[in-house]
Amino acid sequence: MNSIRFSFDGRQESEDEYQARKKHRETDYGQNFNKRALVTGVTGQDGSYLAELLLKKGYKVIGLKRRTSTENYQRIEGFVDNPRFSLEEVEVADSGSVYSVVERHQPDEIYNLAAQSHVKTSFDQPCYTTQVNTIGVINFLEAIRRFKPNARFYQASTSEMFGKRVDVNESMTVTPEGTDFNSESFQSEETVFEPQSPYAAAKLASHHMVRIYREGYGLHASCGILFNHESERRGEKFVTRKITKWIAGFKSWAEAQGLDTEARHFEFDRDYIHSRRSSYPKLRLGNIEAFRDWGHAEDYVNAMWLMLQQNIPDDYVIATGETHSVYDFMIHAFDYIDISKEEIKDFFVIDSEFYRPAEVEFLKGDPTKAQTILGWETNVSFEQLVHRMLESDINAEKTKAKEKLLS
Ligand code: NDP
Ligand code: GDR
Repeated sequence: MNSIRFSFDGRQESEDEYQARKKHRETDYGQNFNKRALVTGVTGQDGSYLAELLLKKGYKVIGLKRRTSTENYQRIEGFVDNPRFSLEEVEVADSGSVYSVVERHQPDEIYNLAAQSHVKTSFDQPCYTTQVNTIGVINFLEAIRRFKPNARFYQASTSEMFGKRVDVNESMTVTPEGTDFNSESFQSEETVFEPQSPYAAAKLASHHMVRIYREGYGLHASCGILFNHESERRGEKFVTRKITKWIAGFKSWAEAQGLDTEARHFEFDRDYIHSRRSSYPKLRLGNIEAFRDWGHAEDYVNAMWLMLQQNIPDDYVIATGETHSVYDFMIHAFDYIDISKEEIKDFFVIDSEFYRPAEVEFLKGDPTKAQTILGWETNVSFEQLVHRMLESDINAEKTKAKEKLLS
């Protein structure tokens, strides 16, 4: 027979109900049930994946977005109506706006992902980039110190802070296309920083500010030094998405001409690909010889959460340990639509507009610390990443084509 118990709110509950509640409390979801997290940049790539992860874990999530004249909810439409999710407007560069949101919500965890995140744009807008990427971070650190000193803070630092610097280790490998750099080069938490852009310099300033507040005021503040991570939700101006989106658009155009990409009824001039009926502009890129360590954003937001679950705050490199050139990314991506390595030269042009005044040529992270201390691992390989992005863009093109037919 079930005995009667009283739950935390004074309501009578049966033994079965009590056991179910106890079991639930012991799960990830139950343990986080009363936790409140602030996520800045929630309408961005990482913010949307992180909010999703935290909601799954039982958190109440307050997503912070900047004011825009039109709604940009594409990435958050899957959970914007979740009763444990709410959305607020905050300008991270405005201290009053930041202080108010921290004081009112008294969050347990704050994930600061908001940034002017485009490296090339930072050369054109260095002051704005610094306002958002440095002053914005200081605003949160000050808000925590004043209004919620035991809140845990995550700062989105970046591999761009390493700039030109690499270390050398014999145990890591580089892909066959990787010829320009020493195959043993890598970056870890110990590598010296030498930023190459206003974006990276601003991020490095906030990286140091986080450490200063951690050591000076005892804040639980950690930085994830994340290497490039992409996804189906990646912004369209970053090189990977620019490539996958172009390929999807081109495939759709070729099919609309009655050609499949294998039939190869194309002619080329410098800027266009011609079929018998119309033309398609070539893919325009800058430095395709740069190397990046690319992972999937879903894996990387998990690392952010793991960092804030540690008793001791610290900084961690989050990377796959594998590097590929932009050209190598193109080879894999074009292969998906049966265009071979030998043929891709006909489909793109190098355009000086996409070069940067200073470049980061080589990134390959050593994630050993994160793997050992956080137990973090990646689930999506480079090939899977390329294929997932392409599939998503190709499906989006198919939907667009169907809608066009119906309209
Ligand atoms: P996104 O550009 O996709 O997202 C950035 C978010 O910040 C967007 O939601 C943007 O709003 C918001 N934002 C920009 N300016 C402001 C502002 N002034 N006030 C409030 N919000 C603002 O970047 P990712 O998701 O890719 O990156 C997340 C963070 O991680 C960034 O800080 C980035 O610098 C850093 N990072 C990213 C890496 C990557 O490879 N993705 C690697 C290492 C670090 P809106 O949606 O309106 O544009
Ligand atoms: P990155 O990413 O600068 O590494 O910053 P991006 O995809 O913009 O560039 C990667 C490399 O590709 C080269 N490149 C081009 N880049 C763009 N955007 N467009 C082009 O046409 C093009 N052609 C060649 C670039 O020169 C570069 O070498 C990203 C951002 O998410 C940052 O916020 C984050 O901190 C770092 O990754 C880690």
